[in-house]
Amino acid sequence: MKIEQIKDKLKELLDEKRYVHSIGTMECAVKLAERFDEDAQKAMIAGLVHDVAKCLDRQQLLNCALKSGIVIDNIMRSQIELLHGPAGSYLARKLFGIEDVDILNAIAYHTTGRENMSKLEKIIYVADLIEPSRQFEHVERLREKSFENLEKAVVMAMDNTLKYVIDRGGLIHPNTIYARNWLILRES
Ligand code: DGI
Ligand code: FE
Ligand code: FE
Ligand code: FE
Repeated sequence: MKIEQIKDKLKELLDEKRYVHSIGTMECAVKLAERFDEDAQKAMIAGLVHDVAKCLDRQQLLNCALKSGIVIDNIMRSQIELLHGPAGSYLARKLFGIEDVDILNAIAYHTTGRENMSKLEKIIYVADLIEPSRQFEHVERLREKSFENLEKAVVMAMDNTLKYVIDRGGLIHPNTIYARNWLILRES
């Protein structure tokens, strides 16, 4: 499917704010891909589509996530926010015909990250958090770090998300812990 057709469909599936966020994530992902020698076309599609499942209700989220081929554990079931990545990878394939496994994984794991995440997965993880409509305390520092050192930026972003989730008493998904430990061990 052409990018313009995907955009039209996303406008139907998402609310205005989420659509604007998706375009912002797409643009950031392309810039990061150019900076770090990743395929800009893949980054464009993954960034645009990453939140395709964001506006589904709980039952739709669970149905789509279960069909994604990704193992849905109890933490994901109890923190439904965590289902929109896996559900999104299923919808990306079904609605838009996306078959590229790296793009599908970047969508599936954009909320938690995971150990051994690919360059594209890191780019989408970071682009999601630094796109222009995002506002949180250290976002400007994260924006700068992203173009300096992608892996350090992923760790910074994870630290930020972990603090956010802990402050709200949420469950931490182990994928984020594995990803963060893996990235920090690689640095040293
Ligand atoms: O979909 P977005 O809002 O663009 O961003 P996202 O997919 O990165 O994250 C959505 C939410 O998921 C965000 O409010 C933080 C939350 N989240 C991320 N990791 C975890 C988490 N929530 C829980 N409970 N556990 C996590 O490990
Ligand atoms: Fe998301
Ligand atoms: Fe994210
Ligand atoms: Fe997002």
